[in-house]
Order: sequence, then structure tokens, then C-alpha cells
Amino acid sequence: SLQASHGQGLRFMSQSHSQDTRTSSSLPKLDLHVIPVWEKGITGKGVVLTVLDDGLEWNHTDIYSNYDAAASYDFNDNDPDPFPRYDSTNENKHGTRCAGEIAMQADNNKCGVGVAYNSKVGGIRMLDGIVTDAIEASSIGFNPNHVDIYSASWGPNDDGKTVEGPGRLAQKAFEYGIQKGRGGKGSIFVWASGNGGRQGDNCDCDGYTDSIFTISISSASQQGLSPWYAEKCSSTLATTSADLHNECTQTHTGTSASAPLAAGIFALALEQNPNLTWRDLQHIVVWTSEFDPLANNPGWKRNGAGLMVNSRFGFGLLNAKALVDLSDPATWTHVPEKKQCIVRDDSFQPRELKASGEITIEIPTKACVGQENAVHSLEHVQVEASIEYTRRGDLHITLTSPAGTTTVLLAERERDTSANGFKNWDFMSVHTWGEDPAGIWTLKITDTSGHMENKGRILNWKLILHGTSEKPKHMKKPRVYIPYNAVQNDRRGVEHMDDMMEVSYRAGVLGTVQLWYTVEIPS
Ligand SMILES: *[C@@H]1O[C@H](CO)[C@@H](O)[C@H](O)[C@H]1NC(C)=O
Ligand SMILES: *[C@@H]1O[C@H](CO)[C@@H](O)[C@H](O)[C@H]1NC(C)=O
Ligand SMILES: [Ca+2]
Ligand SMILES: [Ca+2]
Ligand SMILES: [Ca+2]
Ligand SMILES: [Ca+2]
Repeated sequence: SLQASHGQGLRFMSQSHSQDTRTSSSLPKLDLHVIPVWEKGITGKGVVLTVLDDGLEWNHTDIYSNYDAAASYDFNDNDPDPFPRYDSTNENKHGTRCAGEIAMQADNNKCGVGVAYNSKVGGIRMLDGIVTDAIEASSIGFNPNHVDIYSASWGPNDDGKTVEGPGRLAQKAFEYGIQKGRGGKGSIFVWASGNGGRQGDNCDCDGYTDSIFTISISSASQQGLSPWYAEKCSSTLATTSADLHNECTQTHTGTSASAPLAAGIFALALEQNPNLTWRDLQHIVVWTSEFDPLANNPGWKRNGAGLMVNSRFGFGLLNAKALVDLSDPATWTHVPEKKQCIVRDDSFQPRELKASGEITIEIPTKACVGQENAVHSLEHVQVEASIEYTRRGDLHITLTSPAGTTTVLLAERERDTSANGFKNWDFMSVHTWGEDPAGIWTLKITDTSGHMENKGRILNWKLILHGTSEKPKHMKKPRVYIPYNAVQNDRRGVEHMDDMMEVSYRAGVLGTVQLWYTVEIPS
């Protein structure tokens, strides 16, 4: 059974992180470039979001005018009113905070302003009780021709030893949303990558964030580093940093806060171009996220398509202006039809693995060349595998692409002593995005734990290549990375809006970046 552990992690965290740690106004400034988008008049109009969480205080003075009852439901009590349960021991304010990040009203002298402050926002109350597959499915699939974007900050227990993904019904709801949602353009599912860092968890073992249908968002700390609660994995697409300060929320941090901030930014892109498909949006995120503000972290690599990627941050920090500019319907060309090429070896025999041992499987492929489903330009890659092992958390799995990009598909988890292994688990990576998959892939499984009693075997595997036969138009020229300081200088002078609000992101100390999302209402 699943637990709402990301949300609970956040609640714990926001209590323990209540101080304002900004140090100096002389720090260089960095932002997610939201204000230039607002200045173009793009504020989320016509876009509907919902927050799948512990409820929504919809009559809140700063949310009420943007509240959308048709994007709301209470699956814990089975009624249309998602108002949270408040009692002396449990303040379910998480969903309300997330919705506030997205759509707090501007120009009303109350609280702050949401990133997409003219969007409509609803709440699905579903975390305040036992979270069943049916409740998840109902939430993920709620009113998919009305709701454009779903924001979720929950998943399997973040305890560092769970391996779990969507159940049968939730998986069906994702597939339905992708195929039929938004009039067939595909529901946008924005997912937090998890808060289990302290438990040695990593999101390889979280089938929600690992899904190709979700846009997984990680967070950067105030110092522009990977925070203590963050999880690493190869399915994370991008990063935000969200420490909200305003009159109504002291602080609100963690990947739980990062996902709704990303959802709000995606609402700006959908106002600019409502015709974007779910895959258009993933491509645009990949192509416009900023590596430079997070460059001082370990783990960056340049993939075979020239894209910088990191298992802590995906393709980097979201840049709202670049994202909206690339979405412009006057210039954006839909990415070509999705193709899927499955590579398997029917003569494969189970291979044994022992402690200190290594299994290397070479996978030559022409990527279905000459067939209707040829893939020449990659999006997601999955390795579906069944592995038996006496101690699952000691396994380390990497995949190296023909272009030489090595992705960690599974990192060790100290607390995961389970002997259950993986049964047809989909390991997913976005790190080879844009590469040509033809050539020899290498799958490598190792155990360097020194636990000499360990043993097991890989029973079967298949490599699933997702992508397009034609290179998408925007990728025909190489991605150009602008050095961070240039971006920063470009932003000076647009930081103050003439009306009510200021949003600033402050950058940091010791060559690292300190990020702040500050919302102020002048008196
Ligand atoms: C919202 O509704 C709740 C429950 O009915 C009530 O206690 C609260 O005062 C209301 N808030 C506002 C701002 O009206
Ligand atoms: C979206 O697509 C429809 C149908 O192709 C078209 O009529 C409309 O102009 C498009 N909207 C934008 C903003 O491009
Ligand atoms: Ca209710
Ligand atoms: Ca406000
Ligand atoms: Ca996790
Ligand atoms: Ca995902």
C-alpha cells in the first residue's frame, strides 16, 4: 500500500525550516524568469490546474477568486468539497500552500502572488486517509478534459527500502490521461521526485516519478545545491527552487513545493500555446532548462546530443521565459509522432551475480531501422528487467548508450535489505534524450557492498527506446547554453514590476547559488 510520504516529509520539513536564511543583498540575483513572462501579459489565463493532496481551503481570501470547483473533489470523504480536515493535531495545509504557489491572486493586497496568478486551480483531497489504487486512479484521472495540469507531491514511502509504482488502476488512469486528456493532447502530470534523501532513498525505485508520463521535478537548496531531502535518479527532468515567503506562508520548501511551482510555470506555457502536447512540453523543458545556475554541483555530464544532464537536477533549473518563448505557436512545430522500439534477446539465459561480481550485457540494436517504428532521436529509455537478489539495496545498475552516455539506473540503498528483487520493473532514464540509439548499449549490474553472502541473477530484460523517427525541428540546431552571468545581466531592469509585486531569486555564496522565491506586497 502506498503512503503519502512526500507530503508528510514536507510538513515535517516546513516546520524545521522556518527561518529566513538570506545573508546579503549584495549576492548576485538569479530568477526563474517569470516576470518577463508576466510582462508579456501571460499569467495562466484559461489554464486549469489541480493539486492532488490533502485538500484545499478554497475560500482562502487569496485563492477564492481563482478557485475552480470543476477541478476539485474529495476522494477521502467522497464529496465534491475538498476543504481540508483541520483539527488540533493535524493541520492539512499542504495542498492549500501548493495551490497558493500556483494561483494566489495578484493585486488584492493579500498574501502573495502565484506563478500563474490568473489560472484556475482546484484541489483533489486524497492524501488524508488510506491511499488506495482506486483513489489514486480517480485523482489522476479526474475530469481530464477540463483539468490541464495535475500537480502531485506524493508517492511510495520514502523510507529507502520500498520499491513501488502505480497500481493497475492508477497506471490505466495515467495512460487514459495521456491519450485522451486535454482533447487528446495529453494531461500534464507534474510530479515531485521525492523527499527521502535522508533515508538514503532514491527515486529509481519510485514508479510514479519514474513514469514516462510524469514530468519529475527535483529541487535545489537555497545554496543551489542538492538539498538533504532530495533524491537522485535518472528520470528527473528538471529542477525548481521554491522557498516561498509571504504574509500567509512562512516557508514552504522541498520537492513538494517545487512541483507546484513547475506546474505554475507550465501553465504559462499552456496559455502561450494551448496546443502543446504532453511530449511537446517535455521536449521544451529538456531544451530550455538551465545548467549554469547549478553548475557547481557534481554529476553533470554532456550527453551525445550536447545536453547537460545530472541525476540530481535532470536538465537543470526551469527558465520560464525560455520555456514560454520556445512554446510560441508562431514558431513551435509539434514534435513528430512518438515511436517505440523494443529490443530484446530471445536466446537470453539467466545470468548469475555474486558479491563483488559483475554482469555485463551488450545490446546491439539498429533501433528498428527500416521499420515504421524506427527511432532515430531518443526521448525516454526504459530497461524492463526481472532480477532476483538476496539483498536488493546492494545492487548497482548502469546503462551506457552507443554515444557513450552512462546513466545510473539504480543506485545502492543501504536500508533496502529486501530479498524480493525486481519483477518486470521499468528502470527509466531521460539522460540520453536526443541521442541516436543505433549501436551497442551496455547494461551493467554490480555489487560492491562487500556482503560476500549476496547472490542472485537477472532473469530477463528488454530495452525500450522511446522517441521519433525524425529529429524534432527545434533540435536541428545545437542547444546553446548561455553562461549564467549573461542571463543574470539580461534580467536586470526587469526585476521590478510597476504594479504590485516583486519576485526575486537570489544567488549565492562560495560560487554556489542561493535561490529565493520572494513575494512582496509594497505597502
Ligand atoms: C472558510 O470556511 C471555513 C469552514 O466553513 C471557515 O471556518 C472559515 O472561516 C472560512 N474562511 C473564510 C476566509 O471565509
Ligand atoms: C490550436 O490548434 C487549432 C486547431 O489546429 C487551431 O485552430 C488554433 O489556432 C491553434 N491555437 C494556437 C494558439 O495556435
Ligand atoms: Ca469534503
Ligand atoms: Ca495576493
Ligand atoms: Ca522516494
Ligand atoms: Ca517521470
